[in-house]
Amino acid sequence: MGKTLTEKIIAAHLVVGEMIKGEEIGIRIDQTLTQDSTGTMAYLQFEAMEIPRVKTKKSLAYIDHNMLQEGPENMDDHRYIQSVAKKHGVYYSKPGNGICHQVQIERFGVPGDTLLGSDSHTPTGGGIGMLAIGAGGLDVAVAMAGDPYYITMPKVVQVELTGKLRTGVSSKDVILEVLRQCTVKGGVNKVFEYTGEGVKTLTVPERATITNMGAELGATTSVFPSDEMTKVFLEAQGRGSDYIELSADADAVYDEVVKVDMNVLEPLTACPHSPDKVVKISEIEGLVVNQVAIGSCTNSSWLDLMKVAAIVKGKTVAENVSLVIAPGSKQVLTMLAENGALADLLNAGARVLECGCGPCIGMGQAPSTDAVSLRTFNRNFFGRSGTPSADVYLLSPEAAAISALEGVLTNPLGKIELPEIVMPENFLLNDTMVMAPAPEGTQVAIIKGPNIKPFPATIPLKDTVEGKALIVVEDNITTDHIMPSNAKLLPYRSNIPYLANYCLAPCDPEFPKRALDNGGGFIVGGSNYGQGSSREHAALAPVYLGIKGVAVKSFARIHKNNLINNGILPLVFANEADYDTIALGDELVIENALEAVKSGQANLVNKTKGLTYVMLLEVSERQKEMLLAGGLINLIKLKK
Ligand code: MIC
Ligand code: SF4
Repeated sequence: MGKTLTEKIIAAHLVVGEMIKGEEIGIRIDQTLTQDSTGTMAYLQFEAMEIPRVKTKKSLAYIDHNMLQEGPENMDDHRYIQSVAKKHGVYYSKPGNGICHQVQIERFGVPGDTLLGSDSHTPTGGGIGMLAIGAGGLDVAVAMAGDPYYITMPKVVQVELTGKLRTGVSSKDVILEVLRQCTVKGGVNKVFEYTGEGVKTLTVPERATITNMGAELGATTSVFPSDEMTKVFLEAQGRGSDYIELSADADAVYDEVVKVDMNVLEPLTACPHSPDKVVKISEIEGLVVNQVAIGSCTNSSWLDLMKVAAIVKGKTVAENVSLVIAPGSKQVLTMLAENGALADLLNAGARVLECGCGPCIGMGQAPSTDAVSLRTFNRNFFGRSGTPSADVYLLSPEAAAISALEGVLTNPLGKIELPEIVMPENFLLNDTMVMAPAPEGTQVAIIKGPNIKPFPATIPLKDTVEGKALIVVEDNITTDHIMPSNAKLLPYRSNIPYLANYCLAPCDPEFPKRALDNGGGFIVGGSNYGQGSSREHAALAPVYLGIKGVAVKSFARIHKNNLINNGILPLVFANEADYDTIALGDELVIENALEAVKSGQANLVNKTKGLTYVMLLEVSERQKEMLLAGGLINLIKLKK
């Protein structure tokens, strides 16, 4: 029986377990990446492991998120990361060099390699044929130390692409269509593998848009074959020697099939506040727009911005619209500056920001009250823009650009003409903003600013776990709800005691105080709890607030791992209807918790209602040990 591409890459990296679907496996990690908003925690944890040098083929530390420096905190973090990277063998990408995923694909990604990143959009690397996975900072620290990364052996979904995109339809529409079909919870423990004739028509940056936003499916990752397009891209990046051809066997067997006919695909948009609330733009055309934001790791490549520049060239952004553009990397911005496209953007009235995440993570450019903001980004979760009353729509660069000119949401199909934009034969290569680590054995002082606080300590599991239901939340709660991020809070990503004051605040601002006043307790949630960002802070803040267990209908993959890594019990209702019987303030208890963890099932007694709920602990043997020890750091110490 033939193999899928996913199976081939996994087989080449398998170090623990057997490739049986649904079972836990450990894979060797070739490359790691961190970014600044999750990186400080990852490196504090790496330092705690007392390993002198990273053991990966290549590890990178990017600064791209926390770039508004309103006080010393962000730059303090940058300097800490720079020093720790230099000391331990990690390459450091300075602020301004670009968004981690964009730069990784341009300069470092290698087909067939594994990449683990402390950012949920690490799967962008799948665009170049990597098996690239997002994880919490602690998991990345462990991978830097040379230990395997554990995943559930995934199911593989074949996404069969046929046809060719028409002018005005973009690879963003392909992933929006997959999200429409599969939803934000459709991808848990699955890899989306792209196949079919249509694949050949897509360039690497177009593929990377798709694999990037595959994160919104909740998938483990997404991957494209490495083919002629990949070769051309790598050669143009001066990295032809990194190319290898890779694809699934012709008789590979997939677990599920999704089909997208690109010939008939129409421009789509994801409506507020979820990336899977996808409709055709033609259905809601005419909506008056206040802001258009182009950029993010999804759509800020040279190709994307060249299209935008061609559409707005010689025209003017509508009076009612503020158009902001954040290029993905220094390479992209410099090339636009050199070929004149930057001038076209500026002449049209665009506000060009520095290369980084910017408005995608609420680092500036919050829209006005009740605004409609069109964004080429990947997430439109409630409040993420920095303005809770704003409505954010996700769409392609083409649709964003034409809408910025028209002042209303506009269907680009038939409305725009694009000159042929040929991928450059040679990208501009200048890696001067990437600092190599110091040679092994060199003395490097670690610089820690006053904002960097130790991460909260956890304790081994007690046999009786009790407390109140401190909050009851609905389905699809994101890590943006659990640990909001914006220009005001991001500077405190190294300061859990401060951040904890805002934990779950978008759902209930009283939650942190209630948790502390009650000495901790339980969080109760619906399905797909913890979707979105990989931020470990969404587990660390609850640890600080004394949360002992999170009882939900189902979990998103990365957040569940982060809870386990930090010793919080991930409890899943065996009978979903039980969720409806729990109310805020109910007294809950698990007796014999140690045995419950070992058996994989717990009885959660609701003392207030006189009910007992069967809760599943869907964890591996390795994770059971972690839960008993009170988290991964404690387990590592125990095993030393
Ligand atoms: C995001 O897009 O939500 C982020 C900000 O990049 C996060 C990382 C973080 O929370 O710092 C992610 O995707 O993991
Ligand atoms: Fe940055 Fe946005 Fe990409 Fe997250 S999704 S890495 S915040 S650009």
